[in-house]
Amino acid sequence: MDQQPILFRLAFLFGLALLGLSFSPASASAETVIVKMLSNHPDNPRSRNLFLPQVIHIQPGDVVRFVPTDPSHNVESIEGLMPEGSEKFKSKLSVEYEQTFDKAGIYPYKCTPHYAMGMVGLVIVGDAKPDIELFKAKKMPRRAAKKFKKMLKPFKEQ
Ligand SMILES: [Cu+2]
Repeated sequence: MDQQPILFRLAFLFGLALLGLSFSPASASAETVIVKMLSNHPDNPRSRNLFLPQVIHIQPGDVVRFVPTDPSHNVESIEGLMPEGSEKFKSKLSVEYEQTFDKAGIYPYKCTPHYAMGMVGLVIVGDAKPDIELFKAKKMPRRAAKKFKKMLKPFKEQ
């Protein structure tokens, strides 16, 4: 006789459990952002050897997954431009690579074989602002410097 209320109660508890799951920290935790490593820009035939998107904004703890859409590319942090105390990183050619960024800051990186061709990118973690003078002072291939100058332009005008 009493069975139905019990079933309802069970269903209610089950519902609560499901609700609890959907609000668990796992679903609110780090995001993964994808950056493609490309030999040719999908829309611009004049643009070769590039990361897409070139600039990404993420939050501390987020992960960037570098995907070798085209082969023969990698990612490597650029010495002298990394935030103080951050660890350098370097991936293997043509292999997917994930990097977690735990601390707010500006993280410029390059493709080792195509640095001279200006294959560089920028990860902005949190609300860090780039030190433009630091980029200007850094010795790097002319085409890489030109790319960074373009990427940093929005910050100059702020
Ligand atoms: Cu490359």
